[in-house]
Amino acid sequence: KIEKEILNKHELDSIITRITFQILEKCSNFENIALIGIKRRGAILADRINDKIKEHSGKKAPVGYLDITLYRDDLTEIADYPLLSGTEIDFRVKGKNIILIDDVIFTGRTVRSALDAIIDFGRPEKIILACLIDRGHRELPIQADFTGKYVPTSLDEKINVKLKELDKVDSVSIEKN
Ligand code: 3GP
Ligand code: 5GP
Ligand code: MG
Repeated sequence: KIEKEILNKHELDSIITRITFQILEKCSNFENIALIGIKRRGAILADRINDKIKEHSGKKAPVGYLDITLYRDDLTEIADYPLLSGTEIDFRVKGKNIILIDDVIFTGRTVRSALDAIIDFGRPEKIILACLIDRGHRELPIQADFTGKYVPTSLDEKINVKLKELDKVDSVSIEKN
């Protein structure tokens, strides 16, 4: 088993800053912005982006979280239709510019079901997707608007995203079995 770091804590922080400014640039009306993070690490990234939004504009955006339950036997066997549960969205989705945030985008099925779940709450003005890592292998025509880093992987490789809120350290690595 070989593990190689691809982002250290400084690089990770710069990427989160960059994505924050890309979001602010794309959504010119700050009042319309709302963030939705896919648990767990996408939710942590959403909170970090919101902290940076506050540093820059003095205010936080509304933030919500989606909890995705995967029917999987192991880490690579993902269900055809990931199921969303435990969703916390307590702001009005209607008319908002929603920034959907996840740590890793792979097949795109998680994002597809997240879009369904969000639209069930109301009709947003638009939904923008930001992902920290794009590891390729899409099975649906879904792409992120803002990608932290594109990391082509083979199917036996895994991206380990570590965030200090959950994992004590900030780092992203690629693991090969
Ligand atoms: P997350 O809570 O940070 O999103 O899905 C549970 C965890 O397993 C996820 O953590 C994710 O990081 C990790 N994981 C690693 N490889 C895979 C994979 O191939 N598919 C899915 N769905 N999760 C994976
Ligand atoms: P998708 O539905 O796009 O196939 O997978 C996306 C979800 O699975 C993300 O929420 C992400 O957490 C997880 N995922 C898929 N592959 C990886 C990976 O290599 N590493 C990590 N950390 N998460 C992954
Ligand atoms: Mg995730």
